Amino acid sequence: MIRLSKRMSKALRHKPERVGLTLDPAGWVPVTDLLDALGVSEEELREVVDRNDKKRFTIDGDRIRANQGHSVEVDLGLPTATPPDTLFHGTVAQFLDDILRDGLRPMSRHDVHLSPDRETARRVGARRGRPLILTVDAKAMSADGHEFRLSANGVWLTRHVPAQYLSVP
Ligand code: HQG
Repeated sequence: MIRLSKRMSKALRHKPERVGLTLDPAGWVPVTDLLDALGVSEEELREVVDRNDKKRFTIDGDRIRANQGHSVEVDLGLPTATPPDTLFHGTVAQFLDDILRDGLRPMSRHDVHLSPDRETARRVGARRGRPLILTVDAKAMSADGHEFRLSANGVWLTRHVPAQYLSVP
């Protein structure tokens, strides 16, 4: 299941053309096209969608898309939303100097990914080593006109977090 989830992420977020798919502007593809492209059954696909630890994918009728994390250009059409006063970002110490200089950048993705709680941020950071959790003053960002969107799986997305809104533990 993890392997299939990774193949689906690659196809639906990063390299659709590798498996002969074209995402529509909002990131959707017909479920049947994805099944053909990956050579899996509908049952296998639905199991990954339903049981995926982070609810990475949504099936809507006969189409499917990734909920967030894209590197290809998509407009998910998410409305802007008011974030909680504080959000968190899990990273590792080696990036800290750059982050404190440039703020949080989306790097290869569309948006900076922020977590609503420390524990989720800790897990995100731990993918790269000893996690370092930064606190984001989302209330001040919002007041200053920065836009936030909430993905279907609970990730807060914004284009850039200038360093002035970050605090380091
Ligand atoms: C760092 C996974 C230098 C940033 C996770 C991070 C998440 C900077 C890395 C989702 C920087 C980018 C996203 C700057 C940020 N200079 N480094 N100015 N600004 N960084 O993977 O947030 O499994 O693109 O701290 O669980 O780690 O894919 O972002 O370490 O939800 O569903 O650059 O990906 O979810 O890395 O993770 P990523 P992320 P999935």
